[in-house]
Amino acid sequence: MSFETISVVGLGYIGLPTAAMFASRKKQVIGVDVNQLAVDTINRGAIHIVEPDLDMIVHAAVTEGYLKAVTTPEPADAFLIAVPTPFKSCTEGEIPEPDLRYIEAASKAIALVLKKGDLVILESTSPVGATEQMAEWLAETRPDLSFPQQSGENADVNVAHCPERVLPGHVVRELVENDRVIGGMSKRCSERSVELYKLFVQGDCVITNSRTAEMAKLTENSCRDVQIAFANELSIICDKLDIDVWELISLANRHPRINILQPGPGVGGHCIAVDPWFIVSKTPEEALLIHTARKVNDAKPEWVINKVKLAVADFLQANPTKTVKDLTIACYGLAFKPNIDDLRESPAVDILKKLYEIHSGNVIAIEPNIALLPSNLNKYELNDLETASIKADIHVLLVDHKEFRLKKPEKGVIIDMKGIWG
Ligand code: SAJ
Repeated sequence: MSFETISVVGLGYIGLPTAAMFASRKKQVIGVDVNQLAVDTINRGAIHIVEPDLDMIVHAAVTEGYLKAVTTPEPADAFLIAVPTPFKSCTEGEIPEPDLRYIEAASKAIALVLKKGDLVILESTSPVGATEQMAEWLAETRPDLSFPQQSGENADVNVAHCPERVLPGHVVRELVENDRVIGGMSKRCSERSVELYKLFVQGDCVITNSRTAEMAKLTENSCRDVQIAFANELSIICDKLDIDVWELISLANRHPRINILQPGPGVGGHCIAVDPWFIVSKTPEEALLIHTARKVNDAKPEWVINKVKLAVADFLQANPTKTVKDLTIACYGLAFKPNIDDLRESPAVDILKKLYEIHSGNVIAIEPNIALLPSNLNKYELNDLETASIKADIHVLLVDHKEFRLKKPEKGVIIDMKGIWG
């Protein structure tokens, strides 16, 4: 059976570009999202996120009639679920547990419109076993259809896990070029998933089972987290030993088998700071290194705040006529990484909030990728680069956005967490 109509549930940073890719291959695509504002924006041919080149593709797909967005699922031949998988809230020191409530809601909603021959793919990053759990939710809602856990190769509905692996900021290119891990609950589920992705994926589609596919995704992000933790730990060691960590890393990386990543103010985003916990929470006794890396990276923002506190003390000592009230701290960059507008799990935002509390509001932010801060952050003052570099006494560089590379503040104390201002 070919895929004429494809539905993507969750029109965020992964779901919307994926939907747009299928639409660009002239398939009828129905995007589903609970966010009415996102749905309305997409139906106008615009986008509600920042991702290079995506606006053009969505605009073309909507105006040519291949992509529409709705809030309630409609029948389709294939469904891709790309909803968030956060973790449940927990107290400090506790291991966070994954929260599958959005996958549960999405799978129960699409179950109502499933028919024999459909394919359901979970794309959301998930703990091992989540795809089997999703298939259970589908089966509970639709006892009239058979699923792979009951009927294997002969199931009415095929189910697979195909984790997304694209890098925010390069999504359009990576969606097409990256290899895909395809974890079907049966051989047939995998083969049909490959057929679907091959509509636009030029990379290899490599088949495995759903549990290995889930673990592959978690492994990739945990590997990166561990490597960043190494860089962050090095930066703290170097600071104590009065060594320039950026120079050190560039020297060490001249070794043919060494490739150390870059330190920063901590690890942000909805993936690398989250996914390793999905392994730690399942296997806490075994995942010692992965757990420690999480703790090292999570502790980095506090270290940055302490650096700022020391700089404030030094500044006041050097300027005895001034008090804390006369001093302005500028935080450069709020996004979780360079050249995007994504504030999710951003260590820079945590640092801004803490500094604002400590310095009773004499803290300003510069974020060239955002015109207006979201409502939960609207008490913070957003300044342009020019104003901040004149106004602030302490400049804290948190994100290496391209705009900051072009302009280093001429006066004041510099605390550079990304090594671009020298
Ligand atoms: N970071 C550093 N130092 C570095 C590299 C990154 O501190 O040398 C920080 C960034 O500033 C950011 C965080 O790590 O705060 C994560 O950034 P990232 O660029 O490493 O990764 P993400 O979260 O944008 O995307 C990752 C990617 N995974 C891997 O590279 C293994 C991407 O391919 C995944 O698709 C994505 O997670 C995801 O959705 O899971």
